[in-house]
Amino acid sequence: MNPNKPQIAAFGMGCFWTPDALFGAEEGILRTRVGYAGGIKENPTYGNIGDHTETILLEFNPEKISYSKLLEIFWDNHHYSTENKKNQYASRIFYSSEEQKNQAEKSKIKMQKGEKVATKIQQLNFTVAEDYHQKYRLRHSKMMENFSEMTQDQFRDSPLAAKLNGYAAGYLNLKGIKEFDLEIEPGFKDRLMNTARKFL
Ligand code: MHO
Repeated sequence: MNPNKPQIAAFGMGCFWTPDALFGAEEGILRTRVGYAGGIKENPTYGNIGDHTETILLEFNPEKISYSKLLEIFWDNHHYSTENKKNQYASRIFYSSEEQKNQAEKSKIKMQKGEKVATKIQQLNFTVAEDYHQKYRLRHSKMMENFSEMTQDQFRDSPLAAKLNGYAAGYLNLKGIKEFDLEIEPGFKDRLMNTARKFL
């Protein structure tokens, strides 16, 4: 596997708005999308989710953030001890490679030494959610004015929007942004700082 190539990771850990912001704030997370995974119902939607789970899909640079770090964030930020009655909010790790599957299984075994773990580990299948769920915190902040020229798809897939969504939810502060080595696109860091500062 080419270590420079972005990789995909995905998790179900309750309402997907929060992990969108939580992971989006991390250095090495390039893009985020929320959607539905794990079930067999075709074309799931928010109103008709069937047997799927709300899921956060991450595109990440493995040189900047490891899959094991993502697993750590996953375990540290949701309830996984009891199987949720609703599939919608179930605890799930959706792997995109055999290597991820092995790491996920090992981390689950480790967690089980201390407590009950209802988390299931499954192969990833993913349907992207409606636009109004993408970058939810940022979408409902004043910073949204900065994105009026982007299409919904551009906004959803923007690395800038991922970071500002984390900022809007309080997972990132301006000092944190400054310390980042953000070489995602030229001028990215300046635009991010200016946009964030404007709405302090
Ligand atoms: N029902 C909760 C969670 C929404 S989440 C997209 C709320 O409206 O805040 O499932």
